[in-house]
Amino acid sequence: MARLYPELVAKMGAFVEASYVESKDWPMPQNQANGEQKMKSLYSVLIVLANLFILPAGSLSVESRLWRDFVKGDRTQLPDFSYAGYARGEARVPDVDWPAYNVVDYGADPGPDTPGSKDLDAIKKAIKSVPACEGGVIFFPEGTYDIGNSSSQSADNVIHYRRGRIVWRGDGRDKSIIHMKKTTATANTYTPKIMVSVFGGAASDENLDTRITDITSDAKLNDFSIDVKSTSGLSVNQWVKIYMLAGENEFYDYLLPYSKLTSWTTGARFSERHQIKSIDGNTLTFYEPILIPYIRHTEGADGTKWGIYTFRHHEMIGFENLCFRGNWGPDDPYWPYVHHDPASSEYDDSGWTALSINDAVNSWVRRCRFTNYTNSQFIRNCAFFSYLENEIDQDTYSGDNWYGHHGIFLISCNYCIAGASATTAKLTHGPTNNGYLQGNGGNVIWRHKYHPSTGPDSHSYSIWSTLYDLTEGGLKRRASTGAGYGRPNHLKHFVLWNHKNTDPARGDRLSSSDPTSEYDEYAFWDHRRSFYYVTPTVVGIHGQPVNFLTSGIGRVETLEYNGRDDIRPRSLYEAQLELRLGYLPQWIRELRKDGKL
Ligand SMILES: [Ca+2]
Repeated sequence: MARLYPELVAKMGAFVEASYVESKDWPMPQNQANGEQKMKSLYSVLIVLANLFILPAGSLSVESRLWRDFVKGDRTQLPDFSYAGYARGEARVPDVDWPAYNVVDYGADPGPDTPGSKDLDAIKKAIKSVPACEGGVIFFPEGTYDIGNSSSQSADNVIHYRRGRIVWRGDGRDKSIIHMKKTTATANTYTPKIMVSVFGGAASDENLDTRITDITSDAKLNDFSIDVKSTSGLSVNQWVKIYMLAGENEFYDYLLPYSKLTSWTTGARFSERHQIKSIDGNTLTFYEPILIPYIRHTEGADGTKWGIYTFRHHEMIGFENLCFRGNWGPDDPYWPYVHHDPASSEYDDSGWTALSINDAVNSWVRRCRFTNYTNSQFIRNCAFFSYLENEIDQDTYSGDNWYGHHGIFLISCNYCIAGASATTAKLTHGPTNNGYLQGNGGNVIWRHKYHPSTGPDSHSYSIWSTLYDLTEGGLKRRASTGAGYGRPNHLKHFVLWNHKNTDPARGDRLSSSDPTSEYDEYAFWDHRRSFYYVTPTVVGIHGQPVNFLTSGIGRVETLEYNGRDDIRPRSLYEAQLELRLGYLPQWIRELRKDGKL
């Protein structure tokens, strides 16, 4: 546009530039993009001219300064979140055409209330029938598959396997129901008893990855390359982890401008999964940028200095078009739900958990429903995972009590996207990022609606570079927790982008006698609430008003356009993806076309 209309650009400056970016947001087929772009650019100029004469200045939408800087090449302020999701967001989750293993053919009864382990055994048999190294679709025709008939804690009563290239597919989330009538969890057992678990590792569940080599150069946000001591054991296209586990007193500068509390004993821990694109001498270049705020290779305790580790994983683990139905609610002996209820220990928190997916790359949960769970699913140690078009709800309770613990739940993940989804159940935590054991960073919560009485949950133990993008829900700080020793809640680059605050109460008081309504002074570093975020970025927040601090303790690093709902780009993830690829990927255009965005 600047080439076509230099005189207009000179006169109208940012308004024209803003319209240009907006025109790029319009979905259009790739092959028409160039031709249509010129027409739409011209159209944008006319619209801007019309707006200048007809509308008051305040009604013109504006472009984020941070975004303008990013487009100009500044990579210091915003992580490039566009790599999140299946195939780095570049391709739609595939409708795999692998051989189907219909569970009914293996003995399952699609009728309701099938007794015993008939349905459970059939599913296990179908999974076992998929040859190793081949892909298989475990197909659930319309019906109800009763896999939770026993409360006995025997491993026989749950489904647990270690392999990729298995996709569970139903006829639709209103038609194919995976029914968990009972839970194998009991009070006073910390370990959740999960109905269906998929692991990538071969032996144990956790932390079996081993060190390959040391990192020998520094890196900063959005760098693609890093030097290593030796490239022996490394190859192009290999998946690895950048890893560092600091001693408990080593937080270095990650907390600046703040400092550590003595009660925080976990220390910083970073695990970021990458795929090697090229190896040149001792330099590794990855397909995706490093989103750890910075790497200073000399730091870290002996034996835990920054290194490259193996990443044991599986690919193509999918769950789609299914309803996972639990039975949590007033009929349960431990009802009502109480967060960390001392009377039942962890039962209230995770006693009803449908699904756990671990160590997966390029995998997904989509078009599923999780009904009547305290904790619908774990997504743990995963990367490039898409959790899309899902619903988390309940139909066993109509009152206003809290219902459960977690909905969207990413643990120690990188480059995952969870969104185009809704959580209507009233859960303690809003969409969760949790750094437990390995740290968590580079993830995106996108276009997700959740309950006004909760808030984004950055659940401590080292979390960095997180985007909440076009999300809608409350901002209660009590929703963001984790163990006290694992604080802070979030390190650098927590980005809240065009979030709509739907909490009408304004208050999240410490107690009934606390005179301070939370949103009258929303500090992101607040000892009274044990709430610690290192200088986040907030752009275009709207809905119920929020007064963020912009100086002093608890300040926002950058606050743009508080109270406006027309800041462009609307979605940072989509804009970054379009900027990188030169077009908006088909899968997002399809969601728009279907009216789902
Ligand atoms: Ca059945």
